[in-house]
Amino acid sequence: MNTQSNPGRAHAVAFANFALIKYWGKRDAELNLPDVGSISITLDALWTRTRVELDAALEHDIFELDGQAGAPGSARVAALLDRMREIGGSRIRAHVRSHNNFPTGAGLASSASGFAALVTAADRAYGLGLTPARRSALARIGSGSAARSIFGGYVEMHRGRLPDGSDSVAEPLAAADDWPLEVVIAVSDRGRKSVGSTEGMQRTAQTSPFYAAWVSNQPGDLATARAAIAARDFDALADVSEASALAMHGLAMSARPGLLYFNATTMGCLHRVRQLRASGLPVFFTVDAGPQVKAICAPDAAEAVAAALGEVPGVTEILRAGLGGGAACLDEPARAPA
Ligand code: 2P0
Repeated sequence: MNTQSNPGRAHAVAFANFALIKYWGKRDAELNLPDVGSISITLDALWTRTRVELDAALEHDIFELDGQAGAPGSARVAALLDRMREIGGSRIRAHVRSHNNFPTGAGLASSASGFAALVTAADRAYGLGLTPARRSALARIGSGSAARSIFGGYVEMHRGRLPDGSDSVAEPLAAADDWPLEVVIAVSDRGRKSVGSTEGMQRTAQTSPFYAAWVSNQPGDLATARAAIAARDFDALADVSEASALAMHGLAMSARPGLLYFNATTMGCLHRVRQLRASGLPVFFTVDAGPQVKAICAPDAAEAVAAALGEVPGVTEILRAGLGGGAACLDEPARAPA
């Protein structure tokens, strides 16, 4: 419902999230409905900022990413804006300018922060006033993981059952401050992945002999992670998160032809994280659709984890992040002092 005035322009920020319990596989490609739920953490240091400006003179939407017009993803951006215009009863096209402060398409969740920022800015620009749950469902259509970046902290994405996808949305499990873990990212290749997540998931669902087992195993892992987060049980979260990441990659490797997102440095980092944990440091790993290793750790272990991963041969860069908040508009009027 159109409950807000239509400002015609808006600027929003959203943060990348990393799944601890992984999403891999879709039950409906068109609405981008996941075949499995997932649980993630939203970061504070890796972000997308997106400005949406409506322009009645435009015949098509324009999408600029880091200053480059017609960037990959333009068709998905336009399709998402079409849905939002339909909700708002508008036909006005938009000029979208987006900036990531980290490498795009390299397994660092740029599509998650990107589509969450886009939906949040477009919601304001078109004056839609959508709830976070509805923004989450729309962000999901752009990119499954983006549904989670609408929220901060610890987030669960529901698989949902309804064919229209209205229950395939994310919801917060705990705030960042409730359990402030940190993330150390060991970057070994800033390039775009050779097989994108969407194609990789489809290939896996269609060809892996183990896909049905992956789907049926997921509710148990989700329940374990949910309980670990509620209890702030680091070891339990570490065990189930590493198991989920390895299962996802094992599954992807079992597609035909197999998907290999790891490089040699990825393997070196996984062994190093396991050694660190065996030596008593509270740290565990996850890896997404790219070679970078994300080490999740207690704040007082982050320095030692960063130093150790920085020494693994092939690591070119270490990024650090804490947990952060949900997607938000940047041009909120300043609050009156209390
Ligand atoms: C995740 N990944 O849960 C999983 C783990 C990567 C590995 O979601 O096809 O860009 O746009 O829904 O969200 C990355 O895939 O895929 C992803 P689409 P998306 O974070």
